[in-house]
Amino acid sequence: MFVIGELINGMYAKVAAAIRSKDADTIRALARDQAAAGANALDVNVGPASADPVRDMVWLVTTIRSGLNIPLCLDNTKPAVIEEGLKISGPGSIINSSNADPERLRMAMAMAKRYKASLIALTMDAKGVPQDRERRLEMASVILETAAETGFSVQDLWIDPVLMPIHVAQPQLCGILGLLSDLKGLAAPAPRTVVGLSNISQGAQERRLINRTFLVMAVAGGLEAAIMDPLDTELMAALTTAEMILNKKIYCDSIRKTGR
Ligand code: THG
Repeated sequence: MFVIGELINGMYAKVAAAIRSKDADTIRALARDQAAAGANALDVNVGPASADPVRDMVWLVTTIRSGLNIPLCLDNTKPAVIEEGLKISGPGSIINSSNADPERLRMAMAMAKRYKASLIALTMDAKGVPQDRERRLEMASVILETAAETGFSVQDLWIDPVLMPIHVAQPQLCGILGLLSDLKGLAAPAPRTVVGLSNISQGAQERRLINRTFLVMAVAGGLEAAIMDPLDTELMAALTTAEMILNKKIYCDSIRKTGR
């Protein structure tokens, strides 16, 4: 599992405050702690309240880079914000994200090639997230067709079926698990899949339990990456255990102690 740490996001009040006051230590600590806990990359999102997303993205990337060399997943809806981040984020960067609108995809794929980045493409369009598995699968096909047309390597592509909160969209969730396996049949090599894990438990009481239960089920269904909280030790332990049971990890003793 490719773990993308979710904690550097202006959605969190603490991060929004750190961005406002240019508190580099708080951001560097969040980066260091997530990397130490096993994150393979870090999501970087200026948050919904940013008055100047380009400036804030550049500051966040520069600040993280001043302490740590880890791939960054630049999370914004505006291509210009992502591009300014890509100019300084370095190798292994991930564009997060494009929707499945062919014109936006072509632009995002061209940008990914230019900066040797990979790209997360969402199975949604300007009208929003489709309710059903079939429509999402159709959008995944559009994503793969556009990649084929533009010569964009499927190996540099992540498809995100867009997890919705369980309390508004419970019937969709078994659809998502089925969709993960459908996606494997769409192309050879198969596109890799990614989800924003914490979306699923927004508005719920037992957030961590829901997150880790879904993650285990999704890993068994073939999920390759998740934007998630690597500091949630029970989540990371459940993940390692699932990978061990699926024979994806060789050393059983490498399971982290949960420490509580
Ligand atoms: N797909 C892709 N990128 C994404 C998402 C996705 N990026 C953003 C998001 N979804 C993934 N990251 C988060 C980060 C935090 C939360 C959910 C998803 C979260 N935050 C608390 C909340 O909203 O309740 C904030 C609580 C607080 O303020 O402390 O749940 O799906 N490609």
